[in-house]
Amino acid sequence: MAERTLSIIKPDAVARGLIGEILRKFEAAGLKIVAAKLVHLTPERARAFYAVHEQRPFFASLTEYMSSGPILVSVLERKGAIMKNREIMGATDPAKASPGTIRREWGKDVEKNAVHGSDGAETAASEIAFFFKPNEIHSS
Ligand code: IDP
Ligand code: MG
Repeated sequence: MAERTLSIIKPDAVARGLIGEILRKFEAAGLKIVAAKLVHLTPERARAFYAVHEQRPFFASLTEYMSSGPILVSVLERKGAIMKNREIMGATDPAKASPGTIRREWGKDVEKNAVHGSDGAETAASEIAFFFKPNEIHSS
């Protein structure tokens, strides 16, 4: 059965004109884009999205960055979508990401690493609901 995951193209990647390149990677990996929109998070919304990282030392910097400009949020669907997306994203730190992955190609550093992807079934469900109403998602 098809699974869904939430993807975010982060502010610096949107600003650098990489939306098309990154969406192309998703489609090439069989990840179908079933919802998408540009969103400019307020600092409060960014802090809510990353609440799980509240105690981490990079929380203030991360949420400031994520609210610094528009992001492209999308819902991706395929069998095993969550793990497939994490695979093509690459490791959190672009310097440690495998060649050919999105973060290796376009991530600037461990914070400005081009993309976010849900890390499990529960986070995928809650992250999708954070951005999209059910009638904004278009499965075939
Ligand atoms: P992930 O995005 O690969 O799942 P997480 O550990 O969940 O990685 O961290 C969430 C986000 O926080 C990362 O994508 C990155 O933008 C930022 N981040 C993670 N670790 C660091 C760090 O050590 N310094 C600065 N930012 C970080
Ligand atoms: Mg994570």
